[in-house]
Amino acid sequence: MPYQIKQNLRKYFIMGSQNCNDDPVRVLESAVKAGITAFQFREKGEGSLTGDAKLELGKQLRAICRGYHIPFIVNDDVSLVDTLDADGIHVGQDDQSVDELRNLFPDKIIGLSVSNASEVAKSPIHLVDYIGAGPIFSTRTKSDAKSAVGVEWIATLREQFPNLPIVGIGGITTENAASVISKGADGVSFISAITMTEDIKEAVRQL
Ligand code: 3NM
Repeated sequence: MPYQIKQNLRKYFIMGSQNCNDDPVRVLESAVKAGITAFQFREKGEGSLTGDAKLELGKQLRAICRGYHIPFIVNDDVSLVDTLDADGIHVGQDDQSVDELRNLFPDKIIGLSVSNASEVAKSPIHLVDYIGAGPIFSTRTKSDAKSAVGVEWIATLREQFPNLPIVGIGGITTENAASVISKGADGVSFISAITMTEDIKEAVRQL
């Protein structure tokens, strides 16, 4: 794997066209130029693209990440991993199982969302490259997000898994990102902190 996961999780931007008021290609270009360290293509939820339109956007976003040498991770959609030659896939608890994914993609980055201790207990953590823990704070971006868990949960996870790459997600802003890192996360992931800002360059810098 050409990437150092912990470093690449530092500023992990997630986006789909449904999150953007502006052209998603321009949003991602601005974000990579500003210094994001990984990108997840999450074309999901109300207003998202499907079929060929999703694929076409994916190709453009994939090319941007390649040009800037940052990992391009697809959310959930297994069929896109090979088609877009993604660096990895991120799944939630109800998506395709990590065991199956690890068989399909022995060398890709696999990320898993966890929202509480019981999800952690039943997940094959040893098979994933990183976990996304959250929502840390309340979020309006994901309609079916679970209850906010708070930054202390990051400290608990860090104690439980001293070496596991961990990224916080959910409601992370330029103001609260540092508190997530200070509890032991390797990085922060965010949607609206970038898609809803007037100044992407400054937002990435502050994050
Ligand atoms: N997953 P924002 S919260 C995609 O808790 C996603 O697993 C979450 O958007 C989880 O940065 C979330 O705008 C939305 O809050 C993150």
